[in-house]
Amino acid sequence: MAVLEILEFPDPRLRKKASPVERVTRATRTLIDDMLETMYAAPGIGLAATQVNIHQRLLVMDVSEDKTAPMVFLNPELSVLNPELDEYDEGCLSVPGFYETVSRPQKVTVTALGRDGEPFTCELEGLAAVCLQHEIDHLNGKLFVDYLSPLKRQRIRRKLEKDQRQRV
Ligand code: QAP
Ligand code: CO
Repeated sequence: MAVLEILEFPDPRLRKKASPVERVTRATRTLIDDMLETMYAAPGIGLAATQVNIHQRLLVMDVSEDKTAPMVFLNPELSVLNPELDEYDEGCLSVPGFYETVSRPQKVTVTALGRDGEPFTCELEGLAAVCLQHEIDHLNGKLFVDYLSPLKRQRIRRKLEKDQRQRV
């Protein structure tokens, strides 16, 4: 297993739209394991393949208290069950150090393939619903900062660009 490098805003590769996973192979499962390891090491509660520069529709998350409930979604398809919006303070491993309030539908259903390529459907609400929608956005090249005002987004971009310059 390996900890992968996470792309950071405003890296243009975070804007690519991911393609469906065609076949679930050993390479897919290695990628899933590496993404889980990367997410737990961060530590984070969700990670989309886009964030590690793999442009396939695959995401992992674990919103459990004790971090023992990894969830894997390949080719996730979302439908909104309760369109009432809920606010949540979101962060992102690709936007380190920033948390901002975002509104999203409260309750969703997702159909996806699991780690073994088996289709499943589940209903999510609360933090799990927020996290899933945030991660699916990544697969479409969208970031939580896109929901903020242009001014806030620009402040975040400038600060991260400065941090990134100082790191090299
Ligand atoms: C998405 O984000 C999420 O800024 C997952 O310095 C987050 O795991 C969905 C993290 C919150 C809903 C609510 C962020 C770690 C982790 C940081 C994450 C940081 C270190 C973010
Ligand atoms: Co994110």
